[in-house]
Amino acid sequence: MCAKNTYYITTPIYYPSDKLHIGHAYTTTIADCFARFNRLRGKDVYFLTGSDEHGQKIQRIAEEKGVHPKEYVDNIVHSFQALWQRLNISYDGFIRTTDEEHMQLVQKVFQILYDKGDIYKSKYEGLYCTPCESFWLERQAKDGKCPDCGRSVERVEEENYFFRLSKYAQPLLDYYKEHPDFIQPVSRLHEMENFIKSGLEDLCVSRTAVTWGIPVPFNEKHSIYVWFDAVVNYLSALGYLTEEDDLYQKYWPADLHLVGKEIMRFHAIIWPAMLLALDLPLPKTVFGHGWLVFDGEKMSKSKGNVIDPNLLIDEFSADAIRFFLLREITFGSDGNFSRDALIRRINADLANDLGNLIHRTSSMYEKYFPNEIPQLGQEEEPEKEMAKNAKKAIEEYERLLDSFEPHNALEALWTLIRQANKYLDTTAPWTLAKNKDYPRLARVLYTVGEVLRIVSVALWPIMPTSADKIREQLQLGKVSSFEEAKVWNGWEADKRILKAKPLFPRIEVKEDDEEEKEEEAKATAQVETIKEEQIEFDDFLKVHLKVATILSAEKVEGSDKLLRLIADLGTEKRQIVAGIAKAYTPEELVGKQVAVVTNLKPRKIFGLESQAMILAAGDKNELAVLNPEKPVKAGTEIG
Ligand code: ME8
Repeated sequence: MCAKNTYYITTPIYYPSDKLHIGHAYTTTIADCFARFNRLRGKDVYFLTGSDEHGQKIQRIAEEKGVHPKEYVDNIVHSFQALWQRLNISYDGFIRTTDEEHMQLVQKVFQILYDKGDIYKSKYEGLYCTPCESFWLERQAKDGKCPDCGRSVERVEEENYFFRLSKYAQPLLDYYKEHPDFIQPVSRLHEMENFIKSGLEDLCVSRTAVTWGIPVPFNEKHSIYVWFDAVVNYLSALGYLTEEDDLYQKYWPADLHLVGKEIMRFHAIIWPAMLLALDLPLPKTVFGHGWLVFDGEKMSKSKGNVIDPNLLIDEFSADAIRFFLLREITFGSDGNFSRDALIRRINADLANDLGNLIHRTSSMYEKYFPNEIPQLGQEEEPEKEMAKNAKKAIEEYERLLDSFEPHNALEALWTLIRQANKYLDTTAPWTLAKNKDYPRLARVLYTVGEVLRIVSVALWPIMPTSADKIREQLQLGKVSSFEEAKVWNGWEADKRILKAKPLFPRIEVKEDDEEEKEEEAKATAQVETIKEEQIEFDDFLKVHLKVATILSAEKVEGSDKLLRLIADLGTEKRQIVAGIAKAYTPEELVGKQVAVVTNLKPRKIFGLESQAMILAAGDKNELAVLNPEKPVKAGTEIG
């Protein structure tokens, strides 16, 4: 029998209650890496992600905003899709729980389990956490707080439908024993076993207080519990129980449900119990990864410590973020997200190790072989050593990705990159060039190119854009199979590494005190901005200010505020209509020097054209015109 060649991988479907943060991007990026890696290995991959749109949480937010929940989620779901595009997420399917086919399947599943006697009606009295959309018993929620997120729970008393979860306690424990790969990592398996052993109660699977949900097919007063609705997405996306169920036939059971550790219970207990009740095969693996934490705390909107992945992509590129998430955090454990760590990784691993290797070698090709590349010299010991290193690195890389250790897989690849840098140092191509040993020199440069070719294959699932760019420099087309990484001397001998802009520019890090000063300046500037809008010096220069000598002044007929003045501006005379009649008599003004704005567009006031504006301080009755402290030539610029 040939092994199954399909690979079905899923992410959680995220709540469109708000925009996604870097924690969501973490799960999806890792799923994308596994999807791409398996595609490269010739698997027929189906990669599913989506949005979980029903439930009390969304209902409340939409109510607060005064919009229909569907209108509210539509906008946010588009932002999900835009983010995945920017992050280069290669999903095959995007399921929305408001899709018609999905809602129909959820109702069918509910009906089947009801007909089977696995769903029954009873009274629910207990606690509910709206942010997590989860039910809790009194004994589970200590001090009225949700055991998962620590927020306050609410008391709920409703006539509801229940799923006979308790009936599946033993079958689940048996299943875990028989399928040691089912729950990973193993620490999560122990958590799930303990949870079941502490007493598995039947699960409330409908709500009467929630209207934004899929109606129970035989009792419209109830909406189906959002988690019952949500997990069914993994089947509805494949067309299960419809006429077009090719995807289901081909891909079910899933190979990997990738989820965060806080929703393990739903994926390793409730969902498998539902599948057992439906007599369907269970997914091969449910992997519960750890949390991205920020200063030791889980990121969440309510704590105000979330990081917007879009801003990080703007600043550092999608590939750098993807690399960091996969390389920095031990997959399965919690990991700290920090900007410093991100910059350190970019500078050390990407700019230094990988970027320099490419840059050094492409420069040497240009310098030593501007035209022809000579016949390569024979492989010697150092090249044989590099061949062994490459083989080992790729074997390790593949094994470690298969065992869900992307951080270690990348370390194996970077060991090879560092070895290649060292190889360049020890073979010293500059000395070979001095000694005019061109065949040997060509062999050395070729060997580095060969390592980079292999690296580009392995790197593609992690950093697809950068891998493609490296391949362009190597004059290669797109990678088509992981097997390409297992070949040695697969690069053509007459090719060279083309020079290009650095793939990973170094991020300049400011010294602490420099940074502090800058922050301080920013803060001061901000306070001033609050007081008044600031303009650029160039804006100030746009205003022409000059000293004018008033030659004549008279009242404007019909107005008790206005005076008509004739002012000398040196090279010209201008008529000015000024609202200063209450503060000055015409006689007082004649002969005075005043400051005027000369480049305002002329305005008609009381039928007279005013061709400049006098500057004055104070209010109407106590106006004081501004004049130079000592006489100056009429028309002198003020500045
Ligand atoms: O739970 N670190 O949706 P959700 C790592 N709709 N991963 C994180 C994270 C963090 N700080 N924050 C979120 C739901 N995640 C349900 C899922 S599935 C049938 C229904 C990731 O929007 C992680 O994968 O709250 C977590 O499980 C998921 O986002 C929760 O997303």
